[in-house]
Amino acid sequence: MKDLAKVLEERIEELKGNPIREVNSNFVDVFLKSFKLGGDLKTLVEKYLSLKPQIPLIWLSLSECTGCTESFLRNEIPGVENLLLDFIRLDYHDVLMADSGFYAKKDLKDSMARGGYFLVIEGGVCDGFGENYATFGPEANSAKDELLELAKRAEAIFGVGTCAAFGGVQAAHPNPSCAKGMGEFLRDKSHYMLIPGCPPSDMNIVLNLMYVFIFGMMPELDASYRPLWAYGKSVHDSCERKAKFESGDFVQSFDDDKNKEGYCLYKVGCKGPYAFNNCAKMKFNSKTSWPIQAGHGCIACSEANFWDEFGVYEEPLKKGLRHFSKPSELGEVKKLAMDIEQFYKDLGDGIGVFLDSRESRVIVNREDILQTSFESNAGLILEALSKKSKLTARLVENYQREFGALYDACMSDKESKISTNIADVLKIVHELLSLDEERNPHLRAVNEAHSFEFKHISDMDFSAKIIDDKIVIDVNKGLRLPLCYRLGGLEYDGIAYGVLATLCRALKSGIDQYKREKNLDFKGVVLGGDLAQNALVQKWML
Ligand code: FSX
Ligand code: SF4
Ligand code: F3S
Repeated sequence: MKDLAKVLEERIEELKGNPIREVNSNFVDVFLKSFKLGGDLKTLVEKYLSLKPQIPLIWLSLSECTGCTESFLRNEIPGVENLLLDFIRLDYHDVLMADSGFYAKKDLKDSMARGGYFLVIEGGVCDGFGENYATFGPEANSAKDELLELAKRAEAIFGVGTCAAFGGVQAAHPNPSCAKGMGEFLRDKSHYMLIPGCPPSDMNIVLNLMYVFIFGMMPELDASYRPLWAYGKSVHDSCERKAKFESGDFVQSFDDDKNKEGYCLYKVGCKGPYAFNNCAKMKFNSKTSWPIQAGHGCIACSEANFWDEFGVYEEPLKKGLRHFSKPSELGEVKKLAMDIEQFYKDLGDGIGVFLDSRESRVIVNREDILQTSFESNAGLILEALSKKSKLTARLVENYQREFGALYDACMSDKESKISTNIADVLKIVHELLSLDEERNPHLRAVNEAHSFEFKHISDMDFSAKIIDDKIVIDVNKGLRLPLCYRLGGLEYDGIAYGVLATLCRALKSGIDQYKREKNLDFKGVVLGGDLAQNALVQKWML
């Protein structure tokens, strides 16, 4: 991480002698707070903004609905008018500019010749036989050609909206114009950022543009080129209705009065746990409201392929409610060691994970470094939850009311079964969700996970830590969440998928932490055990 104060000092030095403008100090506060930058940068940021000349902006509208522009126009901090008068020189934006036709095109060409502009792309890019579905200006160049030309001399490129980022609505099945996200066409991504959302909030657009304007570089981005400060957490994580999710209190239908009381919208289709965006904090229309505050669930509008791959908007992810996405390709299934002796032979000196309904281990240098110990009796787990807090007590109460037979079956056996096998989490899930007697409930849960038609993980919150050279996985915290999701209408397959995924994630993160602490340089892991014969487990662990 660069020393941002130093960056600013150098940049201020270059601007010495420039005319000085007044700066909106309220905006600087919001800016610093959003990026979690210390208030000590305030004077430098203000000084810089007071001196920095406007940056030219070219905003290109491709295949889209202009919602991103509409969202941008609602900005009040610092306000679109201040932005356009102080910081941005709007060289081209076909909705907002006064010129039209050949004159507008001349403005664009002149700006392109000068170079050094911010290039904002709004909308998907038509390609292949669909390329000429989106043409541009009086010369009718294809939008794709225009993008490639403009990208060459841009100082920074911003893909604003889910369409620019991933193709968006026009890329939905059957995608007649072959629309794609802009990233597919740009090789050089060194000054490139995506700001998805359909549309993104005004704050996400403005703050990210201003970050590059102020520091001359991109903020920290994730693997999909999204700024982490804005897209690092799920919508669910900062949702104001999350406590209701955790107590199992769900809106049952849209005319349910409980909606006004802030009950969770998962059961009427909210996809907040699967969408990564800061809508709850930034809101829309100058922080007026956001979808969940307005009473409708999140439709994951900032995720790739959200039209096709998130099922039905007003239902949880359910079998048969898939639109056009294919279940993800899992690749070839490997035959792995079924018993522990063969596993040790396969392992040699590597790191190995044996995941089995009878026992599970993580082996390094022949030693088992996995240490878990937890109550695996479903009845006692429910009992512990009902005593833990008001929230979990209410959750168990709701579970008992809605799934009485399951609750009674769990409660019929109160004999403590302390388990040291991490895979027993799958057995517990089976007991909490199904009355079917199974010889191998672990395997049943894995098969349920395998049959889930979506690839969205319902987070179960299992975390791994290294304590005294052992990987310790805290499972208790995560075990209330299968109940929450079930009350919210997610079925066994979806819950098992989430449990298995997050269990694998915890094992992998434990191994990674262990390798870091011990400075070990093993690549990959060797797998074995009856549960590891499954393609999903192999995909997540290998
Ligand atoms: Fe519309 Fe923008 Fe959606 Fe797309 O927003 S609000 S269709 S992301 O490109 O104009
Ligand atoms: Fe909020 Fe949706 Fe999560 Fe419920 S499921 S807490 S409404 S984000
Ligand atoms: Fe979109 Fe969901 Fe936010 S629908 S606006 S990502 S709450």
